[in-house]
Amino acid sequence: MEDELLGLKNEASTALAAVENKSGLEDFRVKYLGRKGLFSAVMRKLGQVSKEDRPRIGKLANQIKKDLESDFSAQLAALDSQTLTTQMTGIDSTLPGRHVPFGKLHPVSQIMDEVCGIFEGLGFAVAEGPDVETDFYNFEALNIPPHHPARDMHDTFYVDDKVLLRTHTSPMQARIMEKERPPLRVIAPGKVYRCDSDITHTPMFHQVEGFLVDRKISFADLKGVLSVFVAKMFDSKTPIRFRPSFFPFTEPSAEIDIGCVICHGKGCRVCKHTGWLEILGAGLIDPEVFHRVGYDSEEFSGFAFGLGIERIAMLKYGINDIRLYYENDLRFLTQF
Ligand code: 2NM
Repeated sequence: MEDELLGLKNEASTALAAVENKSGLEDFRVKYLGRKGLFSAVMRKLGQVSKEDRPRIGKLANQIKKDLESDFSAQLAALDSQTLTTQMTGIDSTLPGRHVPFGKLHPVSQIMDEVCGIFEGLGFAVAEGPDVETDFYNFEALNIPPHHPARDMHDTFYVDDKVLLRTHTSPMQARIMEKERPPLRVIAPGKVYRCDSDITHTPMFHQVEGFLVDRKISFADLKGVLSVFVAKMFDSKTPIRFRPSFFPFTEPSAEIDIGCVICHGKGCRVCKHTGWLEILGAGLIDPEVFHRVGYDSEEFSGFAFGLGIERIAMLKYGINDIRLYYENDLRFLTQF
């Protein structure tokens, strides 16, 4: 009798824990606690128990019944409060959650963060400026006067004859030099615009340009900073070379190549069989730029550099068409 009672208690507790809704709870009540239920059936057999055992068994039976009834009430209250929440909020908290896929950063944003992080680690501050610029900051302050042939290279979108979409982020640097005095170490990341579109050009793309001005800054400082950048961005063993070039705002100027990250110098389609990839433009800031922002070029010198984010990401990930970045096809974007 005692074993039967304890067995029933265990069975009922398990059944109660598995109840999920009010109709299940009612089934439970009828089956275990009802007048014709299993518990009553056991109780009816109490008469067969010997006189000396009856008080003890009777007490146990009453205790078990009381426990089951109070567990039943607690379960009823829990289901009631769930129902109330559902009615009040319209949200059924017992439903399984809906799967929400995580978004992630666009590959261009990822590379942008990585590039800025490297230069910040070298002590450069980050400055952002307007996308809509004046002809003065975009060109004149940077030693590109009206009708200068370099303006042709920029395929500028004009708003009117004095206002334009910036073709590079260096106008920000002209603004900073105009306002502040050296020593300065600043990078300017952001969107730039050029009227050009093919597999390596989009009319909007992202640049990071940087500059450093102080006393006695030489080309060796430029080489040091850019070598550290390449080692951190690619691989510490990536070869690097400086080729003479021309920019109106730097003298001397150079373009910087790295050993092809695809074929490691053997020659492939990506490096057009040269073994090298161009990744940066740079140089020592032209004294003429310093004069335009009111610095004494005898006292101060500095270097500047610029790079295209989409291009770096194409080389790093082996992407062959720049337009893929802006078609918003998730099959492409989720690969990075
Ligand atoms: C480049 C290449 C060379 C550059 C120059 C300046 C400034 F404002 F300091 F003069 N900012 N960025 C620069 C120099 C940018 O991009 C290919």
